[in-house]
Amino acid sequence: MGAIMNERIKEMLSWFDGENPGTIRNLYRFLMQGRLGGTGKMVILPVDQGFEHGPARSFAPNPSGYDPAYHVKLAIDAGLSGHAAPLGSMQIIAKEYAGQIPLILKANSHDMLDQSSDPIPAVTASVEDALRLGCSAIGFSIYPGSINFKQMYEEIKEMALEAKRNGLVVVVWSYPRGSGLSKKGETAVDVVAYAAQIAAQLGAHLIKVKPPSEHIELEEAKKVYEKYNIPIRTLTDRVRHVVQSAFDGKRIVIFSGGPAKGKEEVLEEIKQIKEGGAFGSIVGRNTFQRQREEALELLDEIIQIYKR
Ligand code: FBP
Repeated sequence: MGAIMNERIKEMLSWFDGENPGTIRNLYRFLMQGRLGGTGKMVILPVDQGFEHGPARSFAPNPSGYDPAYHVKLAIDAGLSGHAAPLGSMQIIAKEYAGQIPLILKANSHDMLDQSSDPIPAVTASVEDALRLGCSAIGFSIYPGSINFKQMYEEIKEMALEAKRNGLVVVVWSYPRGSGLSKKGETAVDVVAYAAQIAAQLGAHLIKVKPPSEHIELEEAKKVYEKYNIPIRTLTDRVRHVVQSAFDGKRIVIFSGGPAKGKEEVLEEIKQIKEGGAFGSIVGRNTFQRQREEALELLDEIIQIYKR
């Protein structure tokens, strides 16, 4: 792979020197895939919302999405960097689309039938499943701020070790929630930055967080943000701070899309995220809830933003 590897990709892979060659090879796949291949940026299509939010809430706006094959095809046709899905969907698509796009097997899941304030996702797939299905990565959600954080951190410790032993990439969805935080606090800039740091310390290669708001949740943190005048006024400032919080930009931090919104709003948000030094976006509902042609156009514009 040396001959065609550019300096930026070489630099990014050097951040993971401690990993085995299989993991590096799989990271390289994400970095070289699709229309952003070789740029050091990535756009991923995650489709676990059927499980996480429920089928109608996820797919009624565009019923083609009830079929898992619809999504992987959308990701391939749009020239994306990867596609994430839970086990059941992966089993449907893995054979037909083998080798066409790097796949992330979502290895734990939570559903909305559990309304508790401190949810714990169940481990719903294994490293063995990921290997058998030809996936490049496992994906795992943690909920910092939950009273159950210990269980999730210990689970990812075990699974990440096994994934790395087997040459897979580890992607952590670091989503603060639970009784330790206010609702506003889930996306507070100090909390999102903290969540990125925790995921990095847990050994994630790719870290997925939500775009941070200007709110600061923790009193002790607030004093420090004020004392050192950490810029957090614009989304760009806040993204820069979150990326810095994950080993000074030496972990691949990507930002999620959130509930469906207008095209201009999505694009404006992504411009600011890119400006802040994000490595990319992982956008689900804002793409697959649109009709296919519209989704392809939006993804094309998102890719162009990251290419600039
Ligand atoms: P979206 O772009 O649809 O927000 O997808 C990103 C994602 O991380 C999904 O993988 C996950 O199902 C969802 O967000 C979780 O969203 P929430 O935390 O709002 O339940």
